[in-house]
Amino acid sequence: VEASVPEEQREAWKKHSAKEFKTKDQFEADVVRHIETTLARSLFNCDEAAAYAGTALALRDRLIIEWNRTQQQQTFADPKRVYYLSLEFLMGRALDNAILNVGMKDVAKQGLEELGFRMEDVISQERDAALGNGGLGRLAACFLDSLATLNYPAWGYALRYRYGIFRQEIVDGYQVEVPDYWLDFNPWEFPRHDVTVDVQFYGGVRKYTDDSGKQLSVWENGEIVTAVAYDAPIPGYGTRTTNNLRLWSSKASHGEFDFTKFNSGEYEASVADQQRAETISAVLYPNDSLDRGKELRLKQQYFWCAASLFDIVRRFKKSKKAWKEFANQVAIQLNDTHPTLAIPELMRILLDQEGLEWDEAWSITQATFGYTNHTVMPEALEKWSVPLVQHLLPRHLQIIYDINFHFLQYVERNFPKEREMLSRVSIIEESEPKRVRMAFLAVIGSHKVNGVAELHSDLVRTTIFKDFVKIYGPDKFTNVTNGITPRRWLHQANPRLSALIASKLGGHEFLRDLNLLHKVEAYVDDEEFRKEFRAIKYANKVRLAEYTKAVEGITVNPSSLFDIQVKRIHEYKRQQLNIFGVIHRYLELKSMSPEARAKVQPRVSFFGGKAAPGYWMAKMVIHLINQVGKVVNADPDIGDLLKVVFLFDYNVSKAEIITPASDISEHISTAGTEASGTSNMKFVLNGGLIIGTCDGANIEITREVGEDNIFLFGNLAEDVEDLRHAHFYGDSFQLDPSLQRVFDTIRSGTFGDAGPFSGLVDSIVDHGDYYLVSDDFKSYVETQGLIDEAYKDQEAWLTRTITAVSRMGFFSSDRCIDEYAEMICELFPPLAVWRREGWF
Ligand code: 7GP
Repeated sequence: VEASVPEEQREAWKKHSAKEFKTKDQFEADVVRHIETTLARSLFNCDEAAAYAGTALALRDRLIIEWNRTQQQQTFADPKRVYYLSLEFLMGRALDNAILNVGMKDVAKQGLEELGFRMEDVISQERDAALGNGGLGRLAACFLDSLATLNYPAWGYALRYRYGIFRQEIVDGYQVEVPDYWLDFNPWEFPRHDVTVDVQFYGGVRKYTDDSGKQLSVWENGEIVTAVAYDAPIPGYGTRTTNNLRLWSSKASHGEFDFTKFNSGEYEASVADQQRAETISAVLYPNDSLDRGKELRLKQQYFWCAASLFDIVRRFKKSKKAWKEFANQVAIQLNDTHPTLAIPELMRILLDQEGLEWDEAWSITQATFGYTNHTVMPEALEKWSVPLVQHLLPRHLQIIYDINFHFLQYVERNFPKEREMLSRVSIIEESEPKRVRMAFLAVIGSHKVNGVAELHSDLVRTTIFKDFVKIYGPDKFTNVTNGITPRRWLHQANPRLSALIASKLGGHEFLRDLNLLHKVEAYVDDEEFRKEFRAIKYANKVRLAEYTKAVEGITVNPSSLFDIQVKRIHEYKRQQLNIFGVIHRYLELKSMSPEARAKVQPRVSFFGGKAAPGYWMAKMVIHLINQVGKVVNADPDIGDLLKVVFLFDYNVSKAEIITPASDISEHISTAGTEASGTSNMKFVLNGGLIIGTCDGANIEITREVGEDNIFLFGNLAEDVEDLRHAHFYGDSFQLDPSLQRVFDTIRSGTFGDAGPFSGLVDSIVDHGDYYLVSDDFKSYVETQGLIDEAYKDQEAWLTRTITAVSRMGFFSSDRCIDEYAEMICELFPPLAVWRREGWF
């Protein structure tokens, strides 16, 4: 609805228009006003939670002012917009980020102090927005930060889950999942009860002929669920651009509950529909890199795609441009295959509702979408059963079959001699039941497909999409190596390091242009710089030690080497290799003389990460880590030489404490399985070194920081297939004696009942060791030995870490976003234009 205020009244309006706080006084006034009026509290009952709420609301006001302005400018200029469709956005906390991005750090800190609060305490009151599982969701969050910072007109679209990723508790050494109800107070979202979309499920398709004699289809008589928009402002750093993250919430289309049923006394039935509708956006699926094929998940995907597409098309139609302009105005990036239904949905809109011909609709669709692949592991590739899609989305299934028909015809024409290729590349897998291969649909419906690190993009081209490279040519397939936002992962997580760098580089410009970090290398021999760099690392380790004491009750010595592996627990990431290495270390220590022990480099092995609730093997890895910790940490022979800590409930805000405290972090996936990894980048940027395999972005990190500044080990991706084959078909399987000893120790009950761990050991000894733990164990242990030695030379170590930090500029998500914009979305950096127009 257009409802502009008439010209005559605009003066009064402008005079009273909301203004953002600028000074400390104004900030304090806003905080106090919110605490007193929005929260109905006073100075006599204001705890830290209320101080957080007041501060967040004051900042939110500010963001909303900028958000309105940005949206107005964009509506006016109507540039090409990019829409990032991601089922996950792992945002973490918003307040600290908002304060930083609007440049109010000092104002807020001093203001809060005057009101009687410490900024750190206030910030830590916030609950994480944990609408994601791991890498894929956190990448989406970093991208939003970069898009806004670089002034791209961009929107994120996702679901407003009532429950994010579960909270992890550890009971008797086992993971227990607790619901994450995060919405009891969320000041960052803005309900838009006037922005709704009715989304249909089930029903049937009717063909009819319109007045001009044209054959059309209509999907009808289905069940309707309403999507309600909730908006969250996304501020850029050092710019006024504030983009939008739109989250859809589901509710019954007929209002709160069914009055007809209620009035006739069917009280339970009257709310049943409402509950069914609300279930769609109720929970985030807690699986990382694993497809489960559940109907509710498919419902979520369609609900979100349909609402988002409706919204995007509605915005485009406002501009009254011709359909052939659509792809010049709209770029949609698919974050993995979860939003692939957007492809047939756009086709349905163009064909059934707008009456376009197939060819035109198809070329618009292909030109609009880009698809990012995040894994080549078969168990993660989505395939939906045809009967399920038929039942839930009958019209979409027809369109998918039509897309497939046109595509296969094309293949047949161009590759007449390769008939067996047709079944290989068909969108429909001829299984029982038949299944829709979503990745193929995504490739066929997009104009560009990218992987997220060089090795991964090569694997994408040579394995899962090999045939498609032949069909479309190599240019359709490209690489955009992942990155991270330096605002959160350097400045926010490690303010003192950021300040040290700023003091040498003459300001914080490197947070916007991370390549400037290369200038830090000039200080690698500067004694004063080195001293402060070392002191910062130590202080960060002290902070993690205090945190460990507080939450785990374990005392660790901050002078020990801190070895950290935090990420989702997954067999391919090989936390089992790490903990087997820890057990090996423990056994070595036990068998040493006191003199030999005295020479050992003390170490703390930190682990953290969640296991998908149904992933037995991952849960047993967590259990083993906790059991080993219990034994080792209590062993008087060992003392400070080795401690094992499982930090429970790893999440974004905890990562901000953990990441800056590492000396070594572990990125030890089986070569070829970790598409990129992004925590590897975070750790190095914060002055830690890596032990890693030649996998994902480790390879590019090595290229940037130099081989001397990283510890690589293990087999290469190109050898994995042969090694797996040898495990299954080789005649003798010789286990490395030290790994054998580790297994014997586990089986003997040293770490408690061995029963739960048998699966872990058997998977290696009896079931083919798919992740090649036994093949890499020896070189892993040796490399850890090299690390112990290297760490003893603290000066050389320091030189390596400083050098590595200074060479990490490439891994900013700003660089990624510029690459996506240029290569895939064909967006131009708008800043220059906007400056010229006088908007800044
Ligand atoms: C992850 C990849 O495992 C990780 O290597 C990469 O850094 C990250 O995406 C961002 O690109 N994948 C997922 O989190 C995931 O769930 C399955 O992938 C769809």
